[in-house]
Amino acid sequence: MTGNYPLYNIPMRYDVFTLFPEMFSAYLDESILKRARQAGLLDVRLHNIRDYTSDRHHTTDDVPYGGGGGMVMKPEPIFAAVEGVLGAPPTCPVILLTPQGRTFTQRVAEELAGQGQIALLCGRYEGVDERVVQYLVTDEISLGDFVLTGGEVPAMAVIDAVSRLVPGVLGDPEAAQNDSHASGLLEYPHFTRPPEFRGWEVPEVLRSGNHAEIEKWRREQAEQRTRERRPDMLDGE
Ligand code: 4G1
Repeated sequence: MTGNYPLYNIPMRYDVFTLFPEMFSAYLDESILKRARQAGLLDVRLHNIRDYTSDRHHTTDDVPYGGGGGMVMKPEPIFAAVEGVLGAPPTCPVILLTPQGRTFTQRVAEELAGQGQIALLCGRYEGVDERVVQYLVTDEISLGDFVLTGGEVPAMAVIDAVSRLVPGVLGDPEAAQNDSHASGLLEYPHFTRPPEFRGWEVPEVLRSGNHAEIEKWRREQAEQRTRERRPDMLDGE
């Protein structure tokens, strides 16, 4: 069959809603993501929630009802931003990065890559007004159990993990498959030159040129490390 190739690929689109869009620039301008954006594979749009305030002081937060410390992100600027950009109601997943979400895993990254377009909402302070969660957010995702100052780093982790699953983002089409999570095991140990550094030698088998032996050694190392460090990866799914 001839001439039946696409003229262009539809990029993976991200709309990021944050009070700190500048935090993303350096990360997105790094080698792989930069190249993928330039190649039209990724379309990352940053939106400053503060631009969607309508009061004189551009207020994005307020004190919590019921008292207690800290501040809460007001609902109006968040609804105005997300609905202004994506329409009401949005047709793509609106994902809040929050410690209360389901844990982000490679499985979740694959699911999101399949969506083609996602919105990422980054909390600050104590978090967002619960009406945002109830009536705007469609999905809540957590990077893990630790305390952060905001959802921006988790959002960048999601963009990174999802983007490398978009065909063409990694040069080698096998590279995305080749990582530990695709195989369900941790990685085997890696070595590069020199063959001896401070008296520490690269394992002989890796220098032998015997590819069957090398493959066997790597599989054993990966299995042993997974058994010792992450037995949960072996018994779950
Ligand atoms: C209670 C961690 C609060 C944090 C319990 C992972 C953490 C977003 C994430 C917090 C955040 C625990 C994440 C906490 C996150 C509002 C703004 C929430 C920052 C905020 C375990 C602060 N994955 N944390 N609260 O860190 O947004 O996505």
